[in-house]
Amino acid sequence: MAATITAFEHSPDRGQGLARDMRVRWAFEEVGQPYEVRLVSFTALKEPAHRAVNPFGQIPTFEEDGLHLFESGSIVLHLGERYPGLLPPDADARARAITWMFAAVNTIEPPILELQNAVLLEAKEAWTAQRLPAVKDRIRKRLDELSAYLGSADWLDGAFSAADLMMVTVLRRLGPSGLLDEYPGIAAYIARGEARPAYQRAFAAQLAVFEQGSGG
Ligand SMILES: N[C@@H](CCC(=O)N[C@@H](CS)C(=O)NCC(=O)O)C(=O)O
Repeated sequence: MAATITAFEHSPDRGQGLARDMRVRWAFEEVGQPYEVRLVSFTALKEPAHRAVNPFGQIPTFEEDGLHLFESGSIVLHLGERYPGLLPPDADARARAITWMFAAVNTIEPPILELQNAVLLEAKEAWTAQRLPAVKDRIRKRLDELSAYLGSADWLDGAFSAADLMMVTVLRRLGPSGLLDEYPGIAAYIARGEARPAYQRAFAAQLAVFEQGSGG
């Protein structure tokens, strides 16, 4: 039986592919493996049955043959280790790719999440307007550093890998902020990821959930 992942029944991004199941869907498509999707409501996320798989009550999760995983990065790493197509066979190159996967979620994503929380959850707080410039500058610092590292390279470390999959999906969350307009090199890097057939299949699959749910 194919592995089963979880995704939002009603994604707040209205089909833009920003929810983290997109990372896992894309990984499945890159390695050419089938997967099933169990859609979960916001209520069900917080119920014991779901928390038994993810104690934090979030998507995505992964279940296959009794193995239960959560954390998008861990699931992508698991698929990369299990099937060819996401991690380089050379041990050193693989270690570097995993390093960049961590950089995506642990160095680049945190300031992006800070901005999202400020805009989506704290917009009405009196201090948000004062705080926003500093939050945006923390993102710019990381984007400056990432741009300098990437230079004119297509991908982070040689060929496309799970590192790029994670980095592109993290960076895409900046779309609504307009900050990517300041970084044409990073915007082009994201576009290269989005142009991959595996990305497009994954994007179409998550968009179909939104369109079915909205009667579209
Ligand atoms: N670090 C986790 C974050 C998971 C996460 O934040 N999931 C969001 C959707 S993208 C979620 O389930 N939000 C609903 C909630 O937290 O109640 C991962 O990468 O999987």
